Parts: sequence; C-alpha cells; structure tokens
Amino acid sequence: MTRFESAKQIYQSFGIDVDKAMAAASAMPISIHCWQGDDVVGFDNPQGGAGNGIQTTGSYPGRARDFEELKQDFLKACSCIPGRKRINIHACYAVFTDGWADRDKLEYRHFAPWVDFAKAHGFGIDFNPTVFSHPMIKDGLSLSSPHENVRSFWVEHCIRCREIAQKIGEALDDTALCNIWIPDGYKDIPSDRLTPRLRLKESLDRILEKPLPNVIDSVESKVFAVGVESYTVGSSEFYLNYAASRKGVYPLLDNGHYHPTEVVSDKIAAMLPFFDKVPLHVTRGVRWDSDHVVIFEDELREIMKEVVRNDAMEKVLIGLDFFDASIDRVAAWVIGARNARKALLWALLQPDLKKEQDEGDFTRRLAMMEDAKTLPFGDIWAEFCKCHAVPEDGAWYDEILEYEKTVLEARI
Ligand code: RNT
Ligand code: ZN
Repeated sequence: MTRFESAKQIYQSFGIDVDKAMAAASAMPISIHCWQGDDVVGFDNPQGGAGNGIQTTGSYPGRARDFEELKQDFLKACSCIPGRKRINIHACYAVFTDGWADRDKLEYRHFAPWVDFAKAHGFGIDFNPTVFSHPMIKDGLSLSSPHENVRSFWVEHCIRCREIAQKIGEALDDTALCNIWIPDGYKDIPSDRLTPRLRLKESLDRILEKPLPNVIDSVESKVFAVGVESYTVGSSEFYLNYAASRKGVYPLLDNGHYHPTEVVSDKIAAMLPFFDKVPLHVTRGVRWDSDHVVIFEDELREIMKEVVRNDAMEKVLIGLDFFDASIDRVAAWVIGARNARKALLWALLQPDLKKEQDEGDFTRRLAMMEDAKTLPFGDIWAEFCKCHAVPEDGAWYDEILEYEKTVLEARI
C-alpha cells in the first residue's frame, strides 16, 4: 500500500472522501497577482517604481523588467503551482506597443497582449485600476481629493478600467473582477473625517454608474498603513455600506486590512447572507500592514474552511495579494500560491461538524476538530502535486533556484 492509499483510508475512517476533496481543490480558481514579479512597478513608469500609496521593500536581484520577463517568471512559478489559475493584473501593466498613454487614456488594446497570454495558457483574468504610483495622487488623496481635476482624472481612469475589464471578460468569454483600491488617508489626526468620504462616494457613483455584464465590481477597504496611520477614507464601514446600498458592487476583504485581532475568517459568513459573491485578497498582515508572502498558518486554513464549510466555493473569489522584494520573487509566488491551494485542500479534508454544533455536542465538536489537525495531510498533498505534474514539497525549490541562477541572475 502506498503512503497515499494508507492516508486515504485514515481519512475514510473520519468519513472524509479524499478523491472528492482533491477534485474540488483543483477546480477552484485562484487568481494570482502579477505584481509579485516586479515589486508592483508596472510598465507605465518603470523608473518611478511603486510609491504614492504603496511600498515594496527589498532589493533581491532579478526583478522582471518588462512584459516578456514578467510572463516568463509567472509561467515558471505556475509550473510549481497546482490547480486552476487566473492572472490578476493592474492597469499599470499596460503593454505599450505604439506609444505611452497616461492612466486616463488607457484602452483595451493596451491589455490585448495579456488576453493572448491568458488564452494561450487557459488563465482567466482579473483587473484593477492603478490608483497609486502616480503624480496625480495629491496630498495622499485620489478619488476623495478636494480638487475636482484630481478626482476627475481618477474617475476617468477607473471608468476606462471597468470598460477594459468588460472587454477582457468578453474576449475570454468569462467575467473579470474589477477591484478598486485607493490609498487615500492621513498620517495624522484629520480635522474633517466626513467630507473626503462624501467625495469618495460621489466619485464611486460616477465610476460605477453603468452596469457592465462581464465585470464583477468590488471595492477594497483598509484600516491603516505606513504613512496612513490615523485615517483611511475607504474604511471597512464606508465600503461595506457603499456596496450594500448599490447593486452589483461587492466589498472585497483583504485579510491584511483589519485591526490585528480581527479575522476575515469570521467576516466571510457575515457577508454571505447579503452578497452572492465575496471577493478576497488572501495575504498576510504583519503588525500595521498587509502583503507579506502567504504562509500555511491557522488563519489561512480557517479562511479556507469557511469557504468550504459554507458551500461558498462558487461565491468566494480567491485572489492573492502580496509582494516581497527581499527574497527570490518567483519563489515567493510559489510559496504563497502553493500555500493557498494547500490550505484549500486541507479545508476540504476537514470533518463537517455542523451537526455536533446544532446538537449542542461541543465536546465532540472540539475533539474532532483537534484530532483532524494531524491526519496525514502531507501524503494527500504530495499525491495532489503528483497528479498535477508539479514538484512535491522539498523538490520545487531546487527548480526555482536553478531558474534564479540561469535566468534571474543574468538580468543585470
Ligand atoms: C494595498 C491593497 C491592494 C494592493 C494591490 C496592488 O494595501 O491590498 O490590493 O495590494 O492593488
Ligand atoms: Zn489587497
């Protein structure tokens, strides 16, 4: 008997169907963000880099410097990531083949090369306006700025992004998530907390006025960040109320965007009674900011458990969001994306204890939950990787290291 077969039997004795879990774990799309590959720099201002609302730290060699390198690195990472994938791109990743265009002049043609790439590899695409790293962020504000010309610039950008997402969706015969995140906020105590929010509300109404069939619109809240310690215009309550009062707009939950003791695993089931879709940014918050590489930690597993347990695999849209420039970027992608998929499979292999809860049998609920934690999950994951023809744990790193030595180190 192989280790997999023996593990499967043990799971069976807990009433868990391993084959079913493996099939469900492969079928669920995970949207992998392109921005881990180049430190959120993009192609529209490569000298400028990330800034004005977003920050990447680290200077590991080998950053992807253009579209070709980013695609190459993304595919390398994908060769070590099992399961169905989407690619999540930002407007700053416009591919300029016949001249540069500013953010308020972007068109679908600037992203058509991404669609060709996605088609060739069977990826879906998700899209994001890029409302940072640009001189039109004034005094730290964009859509909530007191200056009408600043707001209009970003409103136009976001409208164009929705239209681009619509065309991407059409071209792929699919839907594309179009997620708006803005960095607007203040480092120190604001003297007016309301007016910026009223302006943001008005800007969003201008952007989201027209329903677009292939687009799923979302708005992403945040609590604080470096440089924005005292006030964030797009807070959780603001966007939750906004989404709840508008048709077809969803609040995106980024698990690095809450106070450190708040957990997104508890928020998912608070959204599901009201929203038919719950978009997520799966990340790892550390102290005051999000965006560390996703690890196989309790909260990640708990988030995936909520997705599975609430029959929400068709409702929750999993997107990854992290960027680390202090380690091999391709390895960072692999580590984070493998962990997301691994946690999903792990969640699918947990016993269903809803009955115990309803019957008030809290002892058995806790006992089973605890016992299930050390079932031979590693053997199932190893088989899962094998079935998807990707290297197992302990084997992928050498491949990525080889790529670092031969490809990334040549980029000087
Ligand atoms: C930033 C937000 C946002 C970005 C991306 C690049 O804190 O999480 O989602 O990470 O849009
Ligand atoms: Zn995010």
